[in-house]
Amino acid sequence: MNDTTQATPYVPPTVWTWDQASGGRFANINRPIAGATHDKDLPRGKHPLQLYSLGTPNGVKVTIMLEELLALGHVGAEYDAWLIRIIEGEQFSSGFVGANPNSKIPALLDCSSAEPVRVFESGAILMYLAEKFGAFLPSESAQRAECLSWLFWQMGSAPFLGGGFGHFYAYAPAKIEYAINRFAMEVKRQMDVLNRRLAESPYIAGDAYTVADIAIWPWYGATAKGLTYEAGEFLNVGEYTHVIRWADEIAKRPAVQRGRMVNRVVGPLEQQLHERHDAGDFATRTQDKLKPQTAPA
Ligand SMILES: N[C@@H](CCC(=O)N[C@@H](CS)C(=O)NCC(=O)O)C(=O)O
Repeated sequence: MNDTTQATPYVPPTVWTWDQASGGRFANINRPIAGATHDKDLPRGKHPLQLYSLGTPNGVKVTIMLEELLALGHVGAEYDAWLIRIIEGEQFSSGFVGANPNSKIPALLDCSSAEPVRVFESGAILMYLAEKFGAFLPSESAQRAECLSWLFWQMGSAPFLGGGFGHFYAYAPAKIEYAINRFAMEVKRQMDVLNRRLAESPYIAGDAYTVADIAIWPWYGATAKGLTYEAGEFLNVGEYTHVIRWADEIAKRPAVQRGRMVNRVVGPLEQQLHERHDAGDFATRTQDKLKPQTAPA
């Protein structure tokens, strides 16, 4: 293993080889090859849409979208949400790789027609659902272009926040000043992009709440509230006042509050709905309700 704390600088070999894990937080699941590690089919529920996910910012984008569609009355958006525990390598099952050859949550199967349609990449899933139900994506050309520009901005930008800043600030085995500086700079620039945009319009794409807000909020809304990587003070997020105003407003939406609970495995037990198969599950199947009752003393 290359020890980043070693006194002698690392000289890359001519050809990189995977000889040992990196030692970072996700070292046990990171591999330089794609494909399945084991045979296992995905479960199937009764609804038209089957979601295989986890309550991370990328996963939450899709559960918020589905809850928003249901709140608008689109009954065809009923879904089963199955939990994929990435830390246990469940994204490498043959069934999951069939739904997403890239082995990352979220993955969606639309079983509403004879041949199921697979959709992977959270941005593609949001766009697919927006087009299928005609919601949260403007139809007028200029507004649609603005909305899709921000949606794709998020897809290109979040890896700098999560894979870059978050990784080196919170997860890497050593604190590397160069890497943290580089990604902190970029994340602050991105936050400023959003802050300027939200100073001039109530929502990201303009006057209406769209898939752009749904994609950006779980990452950058959380960052503005100091909820990612315990880095609020380090990134001085209090200066992004317009992002904070927008983040607070979106957090109040009931569909957002429900979407955040689905496939969530951290935080207060009453906020964790590991699997969602019915609208009633929010009231009856959160982890606090499923916990074995202790006998009264
Ligand atoms: N660009 C992808 C990123 C998805 C992604 O990074 N998912 C992470 C969790 S947030 C994952 O499944 N990681 C598992 C792994 O890397 O093995 C998307 O937006 O859908």
